[in-house]
Amino acid sequence: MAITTKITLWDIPTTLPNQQPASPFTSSVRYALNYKKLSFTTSWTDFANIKADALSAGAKPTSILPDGTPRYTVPFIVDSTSGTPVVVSDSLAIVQYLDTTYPDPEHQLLEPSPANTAVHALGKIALETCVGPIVVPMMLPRIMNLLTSDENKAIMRARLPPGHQEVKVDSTEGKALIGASKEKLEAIAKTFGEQKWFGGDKPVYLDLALLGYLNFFRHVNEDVWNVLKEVDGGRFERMIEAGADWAKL
Ligand SMILES: N[C@@H](CCC(=O)N[C@@H](CS)C(=O)NCC(=O)O)C(=O)O
Repeated sequence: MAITTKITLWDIPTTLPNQQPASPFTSSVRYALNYKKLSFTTSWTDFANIKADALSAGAKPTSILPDGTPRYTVPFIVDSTSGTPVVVSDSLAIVQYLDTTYPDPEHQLLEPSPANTAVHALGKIALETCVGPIVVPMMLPRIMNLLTSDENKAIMRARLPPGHQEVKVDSTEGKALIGASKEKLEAIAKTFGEQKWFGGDKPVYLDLALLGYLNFFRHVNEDVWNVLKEVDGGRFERMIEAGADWAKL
């Protein structure tokens, strides 16, 4: 049964059809909210305004920038359901909060044990390690084109090495990079065996974290997606289809 809440999810807008988000992290939280049938609204913030919006909402930074200053990121949520707003940042922490605050045995995404939380945190790092090397060379140049203002594009451009050009999937460098990610994802896919999800018949947090990345590849760089969707006989394409109902805004 759907649960009415006053949750606001902060995300970055893109020029993709239907305002599909590009961030793998905001996507994973959106999957979680919809899977858990929690109503929510989306607030859009620009790359240039994340810090100001996070500070004004009271969201904590999620890491430290190389210059030692705090890094503010989306997603963060503000939950005013109980009257006093609760603000949570970082996708895994948000899903933990949703599980604890809106317990539903049929739709739990994280078993409430320290060991299980650690496994999911490690799994999240493993996913980032598998796909991380293709993000800057193959994904960021395309994300830049999906951002909604010149100011945002300038911020993104400043993060790329000077004169950086997108590494194409069919170039020598591109084949090596995507080949390495594909190999690692093949190894991850094998851990599923006959299961549909990491969680078995039902998804758990890591499934939604993986769906967030798959969504990111699918929406941002079709050439990358065309390679990765072939992993393990099309497993990831089937995953996207299985999670389609939970991707809605
Ligand atoms: N550990 C964070 C990472 C979130 C993250 O990196 N978000 C990116 C968007 S994909 C962001 O907000 N970047 C803003 C910036 O780097 O200025 C999480 O899991 O939520």
